[in-house]
Amino acid sequence: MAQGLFVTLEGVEGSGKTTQAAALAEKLHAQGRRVTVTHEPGGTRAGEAIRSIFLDPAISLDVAAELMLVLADRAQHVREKLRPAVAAGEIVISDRYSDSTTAYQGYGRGFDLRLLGDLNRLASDTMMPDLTIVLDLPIETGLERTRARVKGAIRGPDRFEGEVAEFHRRVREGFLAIARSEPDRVVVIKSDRELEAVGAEVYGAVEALMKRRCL
Ligand code: T5A
Repeated sequence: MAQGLFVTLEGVEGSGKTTQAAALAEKLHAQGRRVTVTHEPGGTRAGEAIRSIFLDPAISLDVAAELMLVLADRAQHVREKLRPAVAAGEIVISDRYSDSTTAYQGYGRGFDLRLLGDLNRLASDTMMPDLTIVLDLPIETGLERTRARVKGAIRGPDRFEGEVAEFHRRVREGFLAIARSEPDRVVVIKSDRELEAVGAEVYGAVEALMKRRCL
């Protein structure tokens, strides 16, 4: 059976990853392709349990415990869901993956990047995305979008949405630094634009990869 594809969407809060993952999946489905959309933290039963602790600002978490939780989530996600789906020939779209750990726990929290590289390789069983799309926008625009959503919901900001602006700036810089260091894997798309314009570029990046792989 043909090997599938592993695509990840990354970026700061409110950059549009969830919206674009759904739109991309819809386009690919319409072509008759088999697609799995998933997310981190979460995506498995264990992962959803981890997610509820990871994001809840009412649960006190040391930053080392925070890091271990998200790595445990990834270890389960890769082995239970991601690798089997790609091996079965599916196009797997993950809303966040290991670059989020580098950006949030590395650039944001200050963990050593080399150590994080080793931990990411252990957690992910060395499974890397074929393509990563970083949706980039000013942090104020993204946070404004998430605030508008929080206003209309019963929940308050989660652990990360409640972080100071300087933290989010470091995270954004982290994603851009990853993109600069791995230009063959990572594409940056500006996401402070109309949904459709962003969606067309996201699809274009995936289509180009599918052509290169003759899929
Ligand atoms: N985390 C995660 C770590 O610290 N380390 C890790 O290793 C991992 C994997 C996850 C949190 O965990 C942290 C990072 C995160 O803080 P989450 O709830 O999954 O938490 O949060 P996010 O992934 O940030 O998801 P968000 O929903 O906040 O942002 P999205 O998915 O980027 O944005 P989306 O698509 O939900 O859109 C947000 C709002 O903006 C609107 C949408 O309609 C929505 O209301 N929108 C637009 N509006 C105008 N123009 C556009 N182009 C728009 N695109 C979307």
